[in-house]
Amino acid sequence: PLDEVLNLHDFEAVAKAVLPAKAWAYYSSASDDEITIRENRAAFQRVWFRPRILRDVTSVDWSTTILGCKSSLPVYISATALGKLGHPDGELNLTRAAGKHGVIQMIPTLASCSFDEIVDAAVPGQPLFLQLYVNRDREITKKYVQHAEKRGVKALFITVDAPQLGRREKDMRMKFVDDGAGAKVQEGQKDVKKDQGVARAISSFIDPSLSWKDIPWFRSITNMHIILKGVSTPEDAILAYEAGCQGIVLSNHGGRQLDTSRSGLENLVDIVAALKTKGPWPNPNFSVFVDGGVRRASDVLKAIALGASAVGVGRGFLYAFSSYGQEGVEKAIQILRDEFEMNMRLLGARTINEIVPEMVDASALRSHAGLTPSDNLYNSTYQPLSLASF
Ligand code: HOC
Repeated sequence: PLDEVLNLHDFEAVAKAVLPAKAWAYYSSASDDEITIRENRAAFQRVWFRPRILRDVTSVDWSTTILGCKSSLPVYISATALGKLGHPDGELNLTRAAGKHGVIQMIPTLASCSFDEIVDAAVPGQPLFLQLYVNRDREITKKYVQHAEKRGVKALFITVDAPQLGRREKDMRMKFVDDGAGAKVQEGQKDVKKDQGVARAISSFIDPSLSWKDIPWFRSITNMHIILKGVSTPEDAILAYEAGCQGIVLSNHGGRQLDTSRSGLENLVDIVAALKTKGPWPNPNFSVFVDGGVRRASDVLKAIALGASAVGVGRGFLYAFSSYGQEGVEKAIQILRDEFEMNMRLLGARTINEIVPEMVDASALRSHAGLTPSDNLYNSTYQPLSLASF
């Protein structure tokens, strides 16, 4: 029963027990040996708090602003595909719970519900972001993006870590049956392979030719904030900044793409150091987000201390609605809220702005790789590629 769920891990256990094998395989799978998905979680456990005391934490406030939109949590709901594999109401579970509790949802291109159904389920003024897979037919993408902007979407998160599908072997062992859950296959979908899992069946429209040269084109078709989702290096963070993007998500696609990629949390340290050389910090015009393996408010606080503006949670909410529908998502939000309240008090931070780098000890974050904290991988001998070379 829902009242026995105490944390976001519990939702995962329930989802595993209740979901059909195909859905569980698609949602939970990661690429190759699934090393990165484990590392995403493990990285948080290598950062330790340095709590401050005697700070009158009678009242604490964990609300924030994400890309100009008010958010009751320093967390947004990250895009995950095919919500109806988990629950008949699919992504609407997220939209309704997010609207009720002031949380921002990132609508996935590969949602089971249509884009308009999702926007229609939002309450007036509810901020929404859009995750974008770029279609081989750019006219389709242009129409989609401009329609989203017209319908009030505030930011475009372009997925850049998936020019090709990673090998998710757990998922590949399942046959794709189009039973309606994955019905919103994008226009332009060709050559649908039905015998190698869900992901392969839904992804053939995605354009692998996407390059830095396309960023000005996106700028020319929309005034929404443009965020690149799936950045892993300081070099690319700087290219994104110089290309005029408004932010990046340090993400490895939940461990589903290039296995043995480092976690977003670990990359955050070098990326923030690199961005500091380019402008003010925090930079009001350039946000850094992190996702991957986030299950606790304490994970989020660590990422914020290390420089993230906010953090994306994908599977955590996906498993919540797969288990209990909208109620599950609301409970997940409540759990995070309670954890923020407690952890911020114990940490000695009354507001998100009071969470500073000195509140964490990240010296063990990279110790497993034989690096010391002072070994910044973004070093002076590296000459970042200029945009012109693409
Ligand atoms: C090459 C494109 O994001 C997932 C989704 C959809 C995958 C598309 C990959 O399963 O991770």
